[in-house]
Amino acid sequence: MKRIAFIALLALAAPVAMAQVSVKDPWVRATVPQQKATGAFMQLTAKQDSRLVEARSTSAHVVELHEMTMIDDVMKMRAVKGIDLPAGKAVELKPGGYHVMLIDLKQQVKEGDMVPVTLVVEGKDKKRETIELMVPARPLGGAAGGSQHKH
Ligand SMILES: [Cu+2]
Repeated sequence: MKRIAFIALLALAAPVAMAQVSVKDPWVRATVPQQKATGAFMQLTAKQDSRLVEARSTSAHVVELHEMTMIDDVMKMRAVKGIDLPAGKAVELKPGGYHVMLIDLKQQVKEGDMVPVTLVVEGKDKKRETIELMVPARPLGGAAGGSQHKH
């Protein structure tokens, strides 16, 4: 009985701990049939200096943190180990910049689908917290990037 009460308390405490990083306007780029990868984008603001160190999703076999940069006039992207989240500063994950890359998708991501994405954020004290999101899929089109690049 004691154990159950303890778990319940932990569950109650969780939302407070998660308030460390706020997530605004998350979205995933919808895919066309046969497309095997896409990007997830959002705005992250941390209360204290921290770092996004990992992303997971049950909708893709592989999830990576990516950065797109211009190299010799060509947009290239690479996997990064983490994305710094300075205290109080909004960090944009957007097409053409940082993004969460969903690779080897289990199925097509259609407009309106809700895609589960888990973010793992590490504080300066090396403590990690996870943020569970349900991210809506938006259609293709608009600015290039995100899902456009090849892997
Ligand atoms: Cu990418």
